[in-house]
Amino acid sequence: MLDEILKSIVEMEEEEAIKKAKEYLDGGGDPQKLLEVCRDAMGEVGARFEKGEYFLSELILGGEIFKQIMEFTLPKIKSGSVKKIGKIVLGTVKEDVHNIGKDIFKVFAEASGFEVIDIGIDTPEEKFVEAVKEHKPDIVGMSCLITAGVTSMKKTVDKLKEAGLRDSIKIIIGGGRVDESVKEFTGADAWADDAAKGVRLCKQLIGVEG
Ligand code: B12
Repeated sequence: MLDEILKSIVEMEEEEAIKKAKEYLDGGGDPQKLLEVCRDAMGEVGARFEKGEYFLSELILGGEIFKQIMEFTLPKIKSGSVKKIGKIVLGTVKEDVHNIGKDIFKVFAEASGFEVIDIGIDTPEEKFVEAVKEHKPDIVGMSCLITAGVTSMKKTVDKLKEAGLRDSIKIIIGGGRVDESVKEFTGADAWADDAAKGVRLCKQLIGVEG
């Protein structure tokens, strides 16, 4: 079933993909596994885009299909009353409008007891600084899927330093464009390219068992 869902998304069969995803969940399927498969499908869509086999229209439609599946899948991950363990200010960085991964990480973090303040996409450095001043989070999370966003992340870390806020927070970066070298370059404390790992790292960063 999951293989069929992946294939339907990659082939842009919107109705079929959504129907099968609903059937999978109705049959007791694991929502987390479903999201992982959707993500793999988007990886393939991205690869075809890079090879010139798909165009922007397919990126848009792929994103739309994923968003529709997320709408009925994410509420199944949200857990009722969990003990609050910390606060995260989260945003997709300046120049970058990809929101799907950020939104998934948010739900995973909330399900684990983090309060998440979502400051949106294409977020200017100053907006992160203002949000940290206002909400006094334990962690700042930045999502980044495109190369242009790497510089934005570094600038954001620098602005937080200039504002004297860097030492009061931990910074985690996430998304398809981050790795150890990007972490080093930006001056973040941790990086993750999947939401579950990201939440585990956030717990470690604030000294809660992961
Ligand atoms: C869908 C999509 C779009 C949609 C976005 C829709 C939306 N509402 O988000 C649209 C059509 C808008 C789009 C636009 C563009 N896109 Co696009 N897009 C994609 C695609 C196919 C999927 C992205 C996605 O949603 N993945 C699924 C999610 C679930 O995965 P994820 O983001 O990695 O998130 C997971 C983890 O990383 C983690 N995570 C995410 N954020 C965070 C944050 C924290 C703190 C933590 C801890 C964890 C975490 O948790 C998530 C769940 O596990 C990718 C291909 C790819 N492989 O990613 C290209 C891709 C990202 N896009 C790309 C490009 C080039 C563009 C455009 C420039 C295209 C153009 N010519 O206009 C524009 C850029 C616009 C901009 N300024 O941002 C390139 C980027 C290449 C690069 N290195 O810069 C990619 C990689 C495609 C490719 N292979 O060429 N895109």
